[in-house]
Amino acid sequence: MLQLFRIQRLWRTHALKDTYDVVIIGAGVHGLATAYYLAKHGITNVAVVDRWYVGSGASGRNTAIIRSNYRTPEGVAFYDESVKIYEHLGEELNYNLLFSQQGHMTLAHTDAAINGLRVRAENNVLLGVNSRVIWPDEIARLVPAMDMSANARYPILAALYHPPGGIIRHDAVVWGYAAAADRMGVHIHPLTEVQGIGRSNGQVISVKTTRGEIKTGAVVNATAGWCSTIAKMVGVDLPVVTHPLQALVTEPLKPFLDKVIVSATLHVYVSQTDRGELVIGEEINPYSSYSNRSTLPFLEHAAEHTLALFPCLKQVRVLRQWAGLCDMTPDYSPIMGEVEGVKGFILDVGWGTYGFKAGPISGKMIAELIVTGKTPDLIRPFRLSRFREDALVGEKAAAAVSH
Ligand code: PYC
Repeated sequence: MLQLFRIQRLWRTHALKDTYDVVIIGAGVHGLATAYYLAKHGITNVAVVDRWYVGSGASGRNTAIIRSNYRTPEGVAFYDESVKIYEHLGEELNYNLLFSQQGHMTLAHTDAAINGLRVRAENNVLLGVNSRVIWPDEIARLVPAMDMSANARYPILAALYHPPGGIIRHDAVVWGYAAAADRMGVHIHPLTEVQGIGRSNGQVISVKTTRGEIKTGAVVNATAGWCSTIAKMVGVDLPVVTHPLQALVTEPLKPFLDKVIVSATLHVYVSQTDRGELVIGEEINPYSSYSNRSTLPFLEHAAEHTLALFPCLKQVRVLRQWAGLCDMTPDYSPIMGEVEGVKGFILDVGWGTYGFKAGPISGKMIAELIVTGKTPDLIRPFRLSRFREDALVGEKAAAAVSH
């Protein structure tokens, strides 16, 4: 009888083998997606190692916003492929991901902001992404609970409306990828911290962990927060500064908001989950830190900024708040691909505040790179050497809330 109620584990526990074809550092959405797509290519002798539990880093701490309304052609094309994968991922992984393509709205409170949104809308449309600038009448129809009055503290003048954007259940994405990778033979090793990476003649040959040494010819750095630490193990300095980002969740309310609302001026984004809770985030902390603790100033600012948009929420109680780590690059775009001079070491890092939405496509592209030995065109613009070559992919204007 007891057996009936026993919950089936989603992935198995394995002894650490002494050799794997590929070792992926970081059991978040990026690392697990990479493992899954490698396994789909037939490469299953793969270990995903993490110093803590599966999904314990940025994958479990973000606000689960999916969108592709970026600013640069490179960014729009890349993130759009991720949205397309997300649209069918639940079916593919046979896991309910609660993906709600409810639409995403970036507000403009100034004329300068409207101009910025127009550029994004034009670039989006040119690349086939559904985005357009809309005006107060339509905004009021789509989001009746938002304060659209002209005497609001920050009057809303326009918005970039992106219907395919939305929210997803982020833990479910992580668990879905982990379970599918496990079914295909990938070994997932939580509580396995990487302490060093061995090299010989410029080629990666091993990974030293707290549970033993692994021989391997390919290592993927798919960490957030600790990507510079891991890169330093092979002598690579990354142009990354780590900042915490904080978020909170409120008590559940009856459904009243079916759009993701972002205000870069107010540094706030608000969405309502299927359970009715509001998920609210702010900009990155203005100082670099590795702290995962949330703060009172964050709570004060998030409440103030949310109430500037939705005064009707003033009696709502906050259930919990948390922080995660964001690795910010100078151009607010990620770093993906091989590293000159360190064969077999592959980067999937620098994901700032935009990593979760990119997990599926970056996993797919990194797997393709490993299998073919060639950098896919879609991720070539995000190579590490772009900083030296002055070929930045400037996405700061579309990074939602980081200034
Ligand atoms: O890029 O969509 C985004 C985002 C939301 C919260 C932080 N970044």
